[in-house]
Amino acid sequence: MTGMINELLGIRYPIIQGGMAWVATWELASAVSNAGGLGLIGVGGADVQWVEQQIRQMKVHTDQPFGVNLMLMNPQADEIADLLTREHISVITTGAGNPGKYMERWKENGTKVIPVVASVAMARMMERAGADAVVAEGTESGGHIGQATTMTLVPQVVDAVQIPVIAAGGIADARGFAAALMLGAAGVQMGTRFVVAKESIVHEAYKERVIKAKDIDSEVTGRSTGHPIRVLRNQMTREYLRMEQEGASLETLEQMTLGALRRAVVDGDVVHGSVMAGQIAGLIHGTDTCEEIITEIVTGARELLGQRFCM
Ligand code: TUI
Repeated sequence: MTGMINELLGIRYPIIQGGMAWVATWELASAVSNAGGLGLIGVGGADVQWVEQQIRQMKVHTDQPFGVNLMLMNPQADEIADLLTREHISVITTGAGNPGKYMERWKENGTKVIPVVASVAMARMMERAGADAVVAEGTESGGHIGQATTMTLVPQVVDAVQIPVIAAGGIADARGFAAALMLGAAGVQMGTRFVVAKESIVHEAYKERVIKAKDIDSEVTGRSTGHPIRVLRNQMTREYLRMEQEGASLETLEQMTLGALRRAVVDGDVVHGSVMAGQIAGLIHGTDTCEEIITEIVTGARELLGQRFCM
């Protein structure tokens, strides 16, 4: 497809896998890259050693381009940013903050830098700072979110910047992909659909919870803390929201969520853990390989869009 981010990134299809903490390990990321998309290692809250091992594994398991997502609230963000520079990672995406201070270093290194943004102002700032593209992430997404919806955010970002815009949030099938292109996006990033991929190492109970999810099972915790997180409703969210309403301290609330994602993803505790997923979870009914997911979306989009886009 011309004018799409696959050309910029040297990949076959303009589909990026979200850099999800605990979920986006080399197993998932290498499968996505091998299937013609862009696999990302999700740093989340992990330490430098973990990231280094993951990169090593990626290099063993794929010869295709791949990226790393640096979650900027990570306490070791500076050290990990240096590691990514040393490793000459071809694509770096960032989330939950402003990567401005790392941009020059990464760009000099030949890395394509793609910050995830949730507003037009942030997209403009990132373009000025030298970003190669941005991911415009709507509030439909799982995890840490902004306020604007994908439908409203993407065309506004497209009009505000010259660099390619990748749509994220609420996209899980060919219809969502085609719709994103109609909004002016040059590609999509998907998270939730890849959480349940066969190659994803998340606990089976987590996958089942996502597959079982209905349209209105989504909840946002932490609005009062300034770090809103979209998850699937469970006992943890009910307790959290009650305490948030009762005016619990920031420390108490942060304590509750600390380790909650790991509890769900690794231990499979979907009752007391934080089951991060996007609002599109209700559309996802089964688990497929990354290759099946990407093929289904590309083939479906070709049909939907006719021959206007030839891939
Ligand atoms: O980063 C994400 N999604 C995430 S990160 C994450 S791990 C986590 N766990 C617990 C608490 C906090 C994080 C789970 N999900 N998406 C990308 C994203 N970035 N969405 C919104 C933003 C964002 C928000 C503010 C980007 C920039 C920004 O700028 C603030 C500033 O510094 O000006």
